[in-house]
Amino acid sequence: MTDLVPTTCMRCAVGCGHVQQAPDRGYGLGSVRGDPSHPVNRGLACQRGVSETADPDGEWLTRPLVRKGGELVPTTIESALERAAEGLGTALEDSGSDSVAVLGSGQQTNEAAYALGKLARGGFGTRYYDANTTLCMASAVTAYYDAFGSDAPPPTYDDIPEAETHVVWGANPSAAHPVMFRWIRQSADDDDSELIVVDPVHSETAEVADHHVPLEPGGDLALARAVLARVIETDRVDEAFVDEATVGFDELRDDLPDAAEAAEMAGVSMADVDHLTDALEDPTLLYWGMGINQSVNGTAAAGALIDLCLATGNLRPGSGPFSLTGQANSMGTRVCSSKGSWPGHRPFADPDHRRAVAETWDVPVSRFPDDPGPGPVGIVDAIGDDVEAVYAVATNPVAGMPDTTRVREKLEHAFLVVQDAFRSETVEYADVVLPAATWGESEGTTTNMERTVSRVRAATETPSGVRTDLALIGDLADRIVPDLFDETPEPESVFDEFAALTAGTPADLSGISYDRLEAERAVRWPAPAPDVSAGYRYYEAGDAGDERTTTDDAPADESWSFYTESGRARFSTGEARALPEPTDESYPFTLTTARRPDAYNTGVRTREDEPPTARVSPATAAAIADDLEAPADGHMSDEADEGDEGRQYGRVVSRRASVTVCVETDDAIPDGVVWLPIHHPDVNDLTLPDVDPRSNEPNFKQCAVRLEPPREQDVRAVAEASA
Ligand SMILES: Nc1nc2c(c(=O)[nH]1)N[C@H]1C(S)=C(S)[C@@H](COP(=O)(O)OP(=O)(O)OC[C@H]3O[C@@H](n4cnc5c(=O)[nH]c(N)nc54)[C@H](O)[C@@H]3O)O[C@H]1N2
Ligand SMILES: Nc1nc2c(c(=O)[nH]1)N[C@H]1C(S)=C(S)[C@@H](COP(=O)(O)OP(=O)(O)OC[C@H]3O[C@@H](n4cnc5c(=O)[nH]c(N)nc54)[C@H](O)[C@@H]3O)O[C@H]1N2
Ligand code: SF4
Ligand SMILES: [Mo]
Repeated sequence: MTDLVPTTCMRCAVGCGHVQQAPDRGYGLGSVRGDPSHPVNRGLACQRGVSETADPDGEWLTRPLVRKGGELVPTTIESALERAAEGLGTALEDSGSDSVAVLGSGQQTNEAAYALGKLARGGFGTRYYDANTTLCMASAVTAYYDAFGSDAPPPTYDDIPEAETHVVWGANPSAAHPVMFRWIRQSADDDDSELIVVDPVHSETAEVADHHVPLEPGGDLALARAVLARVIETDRVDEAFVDEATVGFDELRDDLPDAAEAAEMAGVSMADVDHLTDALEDPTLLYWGMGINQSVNGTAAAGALIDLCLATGNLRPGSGPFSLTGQANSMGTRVCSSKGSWPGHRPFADPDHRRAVAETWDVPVSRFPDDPGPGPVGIVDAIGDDVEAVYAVATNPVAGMPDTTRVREKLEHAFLVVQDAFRSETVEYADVVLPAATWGESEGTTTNMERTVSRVRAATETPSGVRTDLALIGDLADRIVPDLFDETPEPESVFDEFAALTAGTPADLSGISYDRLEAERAVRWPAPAPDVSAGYRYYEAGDAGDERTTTDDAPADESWSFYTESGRARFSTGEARALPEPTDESYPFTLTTARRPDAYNTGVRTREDEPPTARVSPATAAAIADDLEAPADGHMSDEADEGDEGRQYGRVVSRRASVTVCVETDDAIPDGVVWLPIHHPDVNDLTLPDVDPRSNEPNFKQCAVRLEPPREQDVRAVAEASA
C-alpha cells in the first residue's frame, strides 16, 4: 500500500482538505477522500471534487508537442522548451516587452502563480499579462477595494453558523460550492433562520431555499438600490455603525432611486423587496457569484450589495458581504500573482512598492510596465497589434473567453505556447505545448475563498516529459531571462520569497511557512507572525463578547478600521449602465450561461456530449415550437436513454455565431430566457466581448439571441454521433 498524502482539493475555492493515495502501479491517483484532520472541512468532501481529482475525464497531455508542417507532433521536453524560448525571446528582442502576452489562471498553486507573475512583469516586463480570474472575480475585487481599500471578503466559514439570514445573490452554490452549501443549509435550517435566493433562474439552490426572488436578468443593481431605499424608508439603517465606521452614506441616500420604480426595473415585486429588507435586519451573510460579477455593471452591483451590508450594520461576525470565489486558487492569484497588484496587494502604481518588489527580484524597476494592462479581452484585442507571442498557462481561452470566434482568429496569428495538463481546445492553436503536472502531482500551496492557505501535495509521479508548472516556468525563464530564478525553483523557497514580500501588507502571509502548514494543516491570512492567523476582518470586538440576535444587539465597545484613507468603509457611487445587448425583434431572447453540478468550466476534464443542452421555459418552447426539429431519423429515442424521448434540436443564433443545441423544456427557466451550460466549447461563440470598464470582467450572463431550426447537416451529425 502506498502512503496517504494530505493535500487540498483544487476543483473549487471551498478548499477542502483531502487525503490521497497513489495507485500501487502507474500514474494518477489511486484513491482520494476528505481529510478528517483538515480544519476547513473536517473530512467532508463532495463526490465530484473527489472523482474529478482521482479520475478526471479528458485527454491527458503526456508528451511535449511542437507544430511541424501544420501538425502538432511529439518532441522532447528540451526541444519544446528551446522552441518556446526562441519564439517568445525573438518577439521580446525584436519588438520589446509588450510583444509577449501572458495568460495565467486560478488553477495554479500560489508558487506557480507567483513565479508566472515574476516572469511576466519582472522578466518580460509586459503589460499584457492577466488571468482567467478576471473573467470571474474581478468585479468583486474592484468593489472590495472601493469599499474597504483592500481585497477579500471580511467573513470566513466560521461565520456561517452564526448568521440568521443567508442571501445567495446570483450564485448557485448547491452546484458550484457543494460543501460550503451544506454549511449554509445547515445554518439556514435553524429556527428563525432563512435562506433567500436572488436569481432569474429557479436554480438548484433556489429549489431548496425558503424564498426565491426571481428578477430580470441584469436587474441586480436596480434591485439592490430598491432594497436600500426601503431599508432607509423603514428605519432599518444601523445609524451608529454608519456614523462611526463609514463615509459616503448621505451622498448615496440623496442619489437613490424611488424604490417602486427601481423594483419595477428589476422585475421584482415590492413584496419581495420588503422581504429582503426585513431579512437584512437579522445578522446576514450576503453571498454572491457570477450572476453579479459577470456584467458591465459587475463592480457597481457588487458595490451595491456591500452597501446593503454597510447600511444595515452587517459587518460584524456572523454577517457581511461574502463573494463566492470560483476556481480553487483564484484568491491566491489575487495575493501573489502580480496581476492587478504586486504581491501582498501592494498597489501597482506606487513607486515605493515597485522599488521594493524590483529589489527582491533583482531586476531594474524600469522594466515594470506602467499599468497592469487591459484585461484578458483587451489582451486578445492587442494580438496582431502590440502582441506577437502568447504564453498561456492553465487556461483555455479558445473556449472560456467571450466571442471565441474572435479569440481563435487572433490566436491563429500569434506564436502560442500552451502549458496545460489536458488537451484543451487552446492546445489545437499552439505552436508549442508544454505538458504540465496537475494537482495530485505537484507540490505547493493554494488559498481558498476565505483566505485560508493550505498545502497541495504530490502523491504520484508523472511521465518523463511532464513537469510541474513551477518547473516549466523556471525552465523557460532560464532560457529567456537567466538568473530570474534559482536554477530549479523549489516550491518551498518560492513560497518563502513571496510570503516575505507580503510582510507588512494588508495581505500579510509572512507568518506562514511550510513547517507551520505541516503542523496546522491550514492557516488563514492575514498571518503576520508564526502564531497569528486571522478571523473576521476589519473588526475588533472589545471584551463584551459577540452574542447577538439582531444587528442592533451588538457589543458596545466594538470598532472597525479599514485600509481606506479615512480608515472608514466607503459607500459606493456606481452608476447603472444599460445591458450591452438588449433583446429586440430580431433577437428576442436573453441567453444566459451558467454551471451544472456535474461539469467544470470549459469541460476539459469533464467532456460534454454533443450538442449542448439549452433549457427554455414551457412558454418559450411553445413560442419557438415551429423552429425546432427532431433528429433526421425520427427521435434519438431508439438508441438513447428514455429521457431523450421527444428531444428536439434547434440553433441558438446571436449576432456573432450560431450553435446547434438540444432544447429541453424546464420550468426553472424564466420566459424569454435561453439557458446554456458553459461546459461546451461552442457556447462562447455566442457571447459578447463587452466588459465592465472598472474591472474588465466580461458580460457573460446576458446577450440577445433567437432560435432557428437546426441545419440539416447538424441534425444528421448529431444523430450519427449518438447512434
Ligand atoms: N459544478 C461546478 N462547480 C464549479 C464550477 C463549475 O464549472 N462546475 N466552476 C467554478 C468556478 S470557476 C466558478 S467562478 C464558480 C461559479 O459559481 P456561480 O457563481 O454559482 O456560477 P454560475 O452558475 O455561473 O452562476 C450563478 C447563478 O447566476 C445566475 N444568474 C444569471 N444571470 C443572472 C443575473 O442577471 N442576476 C442574478 N442575480 N443572477 C444571475 C444563474 O442563473 C446561476 O444560477 O463555480 C465554481 N465551481
Ligand atoms: N459564457 C461563459 N463563459 C465563462 C463563464 C461563464 O459563466 N459563462 N465563466 C468564466 C469563469 S468564472 C472562468 S473561471 C473561466 C475559466 O476559463 P478557462 O480558464 O478558459 O477554462 P477552464 O476550463 O477553467 O480551463 C482551465 C485549464 O487549465 C488546465 N489545468 C487544470 N489544472 C492545471 C494545472 O495544474 N496546470 C496546468 N498547466 N493546467 C491545468 C485545464 O486542463 C484547462 O485546460 O471561464 C469563464 N467563461
Ligand atoms: S466542495 Fe469544492 S473543494 Fe470541496 S471537495 Fe467539492 S470541489 Fe473540492
Ligand atoms: Mo470562475
